[in-house]
Amino acid sequence: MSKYAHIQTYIEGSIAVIELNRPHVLNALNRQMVTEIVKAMEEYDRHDDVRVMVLTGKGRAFAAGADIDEMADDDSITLEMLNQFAEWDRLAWIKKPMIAAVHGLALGGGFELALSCDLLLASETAEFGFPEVNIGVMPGAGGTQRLTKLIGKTKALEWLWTGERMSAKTAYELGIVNRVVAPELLLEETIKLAKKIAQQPPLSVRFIKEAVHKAVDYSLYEGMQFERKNFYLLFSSEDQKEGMQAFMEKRKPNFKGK
Ligand code: CO8
Repeated sequence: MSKYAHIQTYIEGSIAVIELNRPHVLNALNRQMVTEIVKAMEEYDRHDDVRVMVLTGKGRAFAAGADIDEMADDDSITLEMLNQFAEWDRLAWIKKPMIAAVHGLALGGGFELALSCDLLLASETAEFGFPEVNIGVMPGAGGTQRLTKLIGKTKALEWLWTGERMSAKTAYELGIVNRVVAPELLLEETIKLAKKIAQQPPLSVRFIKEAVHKAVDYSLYEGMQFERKNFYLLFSSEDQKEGMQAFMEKRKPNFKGK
C-alpha cells in the first residue's frame, strides 16, 4: 500500500515518478498533497538509486490549481500562521533534476508546480494558465515571479491579468515548455529524456543545475564566479578522473556519482 494519500510514486531504473492522484478534482492541490509531494521529492533527492525525478498527474489534468474548497474560508492571518509556502520553497532546494510532464490543464498552483521543475514537457492537449484573478486572488507559490523571469514583464502581466489559458504550442513558443509531444507519448518521451540526463555524471548534472539557477538571480560576474567554483569542485570527483581518462583511452566512461 502506498504511504501517501494523494500521490503515487514509483522508481523505474534511475528515474523516480511522482503522480498527483486526486483525479476526481482534477488533482487540485490540497495542503496534504503539497506536503506529500515535497516529502517524496526530498526523499528521492537523497535516494542513491534515483538520478532524475518526473512529476505528472493522473486523469485528465496535471493539476487545476490549489484546492479552492479547502481555502475558500481562510483568512489572511490563518494563512500567515500556516506558512504553507515554506513547504513549496523547499522544492527550490532539490538538487536533482525535476521534469514536469504536463497533459491537460496546469492551472494556478498546478502551473506553479510545473514551473518549479527544471524542465517541462507538455502534451499537445496541455493548457496552462493563472485563473486566480477570476476568483479574486493571485498566484501565491511563485507564479508572478517565475513566469515573469521566463517570459518578461509585459507578456506575464497579460496572462496574469486576463487569466486566459495558453496552449502547449504557445507555451513552447514563449520558452516555458521544452517540448510538445503527442498525448500518448508524453510519459514515454519524458522518461526517455530523464534517462538521457540520468546517464550523465550526477555531480556535473547537479552543479550545472545550481549554476543555471544562480543565473536567474545573480549578475553575470557573480554567476561566473559561482560557476567557476563549481567547475573547480568537480576536479575533486572520481567522475572527472573517470570521464577524462575514458576520453583518453577511447572508451565509454563509467560514472558513479562520486
Ligand atoms: N479546487 C477544488 N476543486 C476543483 C478545482 C480546484 N482548483 N478544480 C476543479 N475542481 C473540481 C470541481 O469542483 C469538480 O468537482 P465536482 O465533480 O465534485 O463538482 C471536479 O474538479 C471537476 O471539475 P469541473 O466539473 O469544473 O470540470 P470542467 O472540465 O468543467 O472544468 C476547470 C475544469 C475549468 C479547471 C474548472 O474546474 C475550474 O475552473 N477549476 C478551478 C481552476 C482555478 O481557479 N484554479 C486556481 C485555484 S487558486 C490557486 O491555484 C492559487 C495558488 C496558490 C498557491 C498554491 C497553494 C497549494
